[in-house]
Amino acid sequence: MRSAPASASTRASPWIDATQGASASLSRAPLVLERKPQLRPTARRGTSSLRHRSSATPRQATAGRGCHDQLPSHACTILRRTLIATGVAIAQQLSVDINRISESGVGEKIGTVVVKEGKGGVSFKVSAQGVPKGPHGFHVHDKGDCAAASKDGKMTAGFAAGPHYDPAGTKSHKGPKGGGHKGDLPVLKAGEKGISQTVTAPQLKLADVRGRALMIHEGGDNYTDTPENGGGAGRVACGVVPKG
Ligand SMILES: [Cu+2]
Repeated sequence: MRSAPASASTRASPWIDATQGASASLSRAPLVLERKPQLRPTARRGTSSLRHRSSATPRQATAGRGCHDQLPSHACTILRRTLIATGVAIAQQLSVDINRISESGVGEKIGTVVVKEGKGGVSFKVSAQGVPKGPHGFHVHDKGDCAAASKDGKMTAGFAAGPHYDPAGTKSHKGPKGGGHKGDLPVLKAGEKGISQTVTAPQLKLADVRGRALMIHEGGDNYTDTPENGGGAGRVACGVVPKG
C-alpha cells in the first residue's frame, strides 16, 4: 500500500478523493492525456476511506492529493470533465475495519476487509486475527450497525445489523451460488493466525454493500436454510461499509 507521493516531479498518480464526490481531487500539474489513464483503486491503511489512483504516466500527471488545495477550482473542474470525456473508468475500493462483537456491543478492532468492485463483481479481502480456527460464515447484513440488540428478549451480538441483505425478498439462504440472499458470501476459513482470504461475490455491486454490515459468524455455512442461515450460529465480528 503506497501513500500519496509528495513529489510532483517524477511520480505518477493523481489521487482522486471520491469522498469529495464529483469534485474529486486531482493532480498538481496539468494533465496531458496522451492515452486513457486506467484508474486503479487503493485505500489508506487503517481507515474506512475511499481513494482512487490513476496509472497516468509522469507526463500525464504529477503527484498530489487534493486538487482544490493546489489548483484553482475551475482548473479542477476542467480536469475532471476531461477525465470523464475521455471515458476513464473509475474503479472503487473501500477499507472496512472489522471489530469483535459480543452481547455487550462492539469491541476492539481485529482486522480489515478491503472491498473492491471489478468486472467479476465485488471482492472482499479479509484479514482478521483472534478468531477460532475453522470455517466462518460471512455475509452482507442489511443494516450498517454492528451493535448488540434484543433477540427473543435477550441481547445478542451484532443483531442490530439485521438479516442477510435480501433486496429481492427471497427469504432463502443459498450461499454464493445465488438465487437467495444477495448478501450471501463464500465461507471464510481461519487458520492458526486467523483469516487471510479473498472471496468474490459476482452478484454484488459496490453500491449494494455501502452502508451495510459485513458479518463474520462463529461457525461455518452450508449455504442452505437447514439449519437456518447455513448454521453459522453466533455473530463474532463485524464492520460497517462506509456509505460514500
Ligand atoms: Cu450473517
